[in-house]
Amino acid sequence: MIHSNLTPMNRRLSWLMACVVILGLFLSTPAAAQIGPGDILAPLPPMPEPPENPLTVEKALLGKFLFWEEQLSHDNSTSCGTCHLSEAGGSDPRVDLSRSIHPGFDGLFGTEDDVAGSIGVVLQACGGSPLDDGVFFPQRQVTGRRSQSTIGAGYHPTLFWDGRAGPEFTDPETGLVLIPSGGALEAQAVGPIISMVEMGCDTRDWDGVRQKLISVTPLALATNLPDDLIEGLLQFVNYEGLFQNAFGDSQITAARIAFAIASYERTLIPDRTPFDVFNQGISDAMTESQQLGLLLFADNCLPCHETPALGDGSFRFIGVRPPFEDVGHFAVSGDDEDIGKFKSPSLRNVGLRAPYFHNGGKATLDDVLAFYNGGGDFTPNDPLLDPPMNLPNTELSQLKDFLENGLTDPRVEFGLPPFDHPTMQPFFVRGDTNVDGAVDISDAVASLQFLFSGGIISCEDATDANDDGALDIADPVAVLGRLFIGAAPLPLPGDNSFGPDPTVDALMCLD
Ligand code: HEC
Ligand code: HEC
Ligand SMILES: [Ca+2]
Ligand SMILES: [Ca+2]
Ligand SMILES: [Ca+2]
Repeated sequence: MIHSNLTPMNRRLSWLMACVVILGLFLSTPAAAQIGPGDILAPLPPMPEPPENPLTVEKALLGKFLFWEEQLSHDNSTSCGTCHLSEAGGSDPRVDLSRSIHPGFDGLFGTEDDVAGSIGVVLQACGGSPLDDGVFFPQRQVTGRRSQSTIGAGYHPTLFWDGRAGPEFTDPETGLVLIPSGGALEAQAVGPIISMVEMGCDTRDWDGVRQKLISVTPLALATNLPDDLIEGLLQFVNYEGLFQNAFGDSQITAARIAFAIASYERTLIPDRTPFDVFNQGISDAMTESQQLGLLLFADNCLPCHETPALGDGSFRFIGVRPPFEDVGHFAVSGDDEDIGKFKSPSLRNVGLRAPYFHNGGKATLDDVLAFYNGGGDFTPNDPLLDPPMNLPNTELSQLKDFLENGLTDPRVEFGLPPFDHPTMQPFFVRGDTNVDGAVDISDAVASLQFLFSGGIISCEDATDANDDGALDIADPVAVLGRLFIGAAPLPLPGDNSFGPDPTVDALMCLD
């Protein structure tokens, strides 16, 4: 059990828990039924907001447009939401793809230190042509860490796995400090837009971003827009109109982009999990197994995943990888003590956002629990993890039930307001009919089966090898020509690279 070094608060909790359990035995009712509202954690408090950027409906609306705007990326492929989808718990759903692997510290693919990251953009000169990044070219670059959740992120005083964003927000265009504290969301939001890995190009500047937003129709590439965005578009027509509505004049600046996106993110409050409902006094909101899981969580996990958001944001080395591979918080603090330490994330909606940890190294919650049960993969330096938990399987499954089901807000899982959003463009490889990531003879066969013997396909755009918007015999012929007579590469995104369809047609891909 992780209970050496308990804070007084946790000691009190353990004491309370012991009483609850003993009382439960005496009354021979399930122990869990004895936990009452707020016994273990207070309810989620209001979302904090800095006085310099008070939340308004108008700013949050603009922020919602910008967050889901694929045209905010240099190559029109990627929005914030591409890597932070509600249904994936606010993280990146594109994880089963071989193309989302970063080679990690050793620079080699296929070794133990590989990271399950997020697919960004092909490195590109802002003037136009693709550049060789030395690792991924001609493929899209991949981030060196697992995407985190944007849902409830505003509860953390600093952001990113290493804590490098916030609390101070400096205007990247003027160098002025606009928010001295509580501005982590604003500080974070300006990063990805300029990043040459995530959304930008080699030397992207805010003038370029501004010109781009002025020239596009909001969300022109997205589909299935929620009602509030459709209405916003009808009323305000373009980004200048939306900025005017949010800020009083139509000027587009980096700081305003940050203020709007942060405002939108502050509306993403995941406070309707079964745990929250239970915590408000509705005792059957969590099953008995989940309630027992909550008790185990309180005893073993709460010291680091404390605060009502279930992640205290403190930095710890818990032994996920050897500390030298990714120095973590050391890069921010410069303190040797912080080498290999990462932020304790919020665990709300954690069941939706596998794989886990900063490197995406654990595929399932079972793997995470086995990790904690054995005391970490690389000897952690945190006294709270020593000795290892060593829980029996029945208790591990209760803990998992609590994490997986007790902490999932159904509005997040099903993309309901305020977590609703437009559909982003599907990524595919041209000619890859069987969607296994590579184009080979089996794709031509799958296309022929689809055309002539009732075979099923899941991505019409990939099957449309010649990108003429129609599915016919010319498509498998194009694939065979490419494979066997060295014909020119298939149309963008190409037969060796992954991306959205640059041409408008009626074809679709399933997720
Ligand atoms: C290409 C994928 C990608 C894109 C695009 C992207 N992010 Fe992220 N995001 C990540 C990754 C990866 C991390 C973790 C990075 C790290 O810690 O080093 C992250 C971290 C974050 C966090 C920190 C959460 C926390 O708890 O600390 C926030 C907030 C966030 N992103 C918001 C945004 C916003 C807003 C945008 C658009 C302006 C955006 N992201 C665009 C991949 C992406
Ligand atoms: C000593 C502090 C500490 C304790 C105790 C602790 N955690 Fe964590 N937890 C962390 C840190 C730090 C991370 C991020 C580590 C990393 O990625 O390197 C983390 C990450 C996680 C993640 C991955 C979340 C994600 O988004 O990837 C899960 C799940 C998790 N913890 C569950 C638990 C459970 C369940 C327990 C109790 C059995 C527990 N933790 C106990 C500090 C702790
Ligand atoms: Ca590697
Ligand atoms: Ca294929
Ligand atoms: Ca075709």
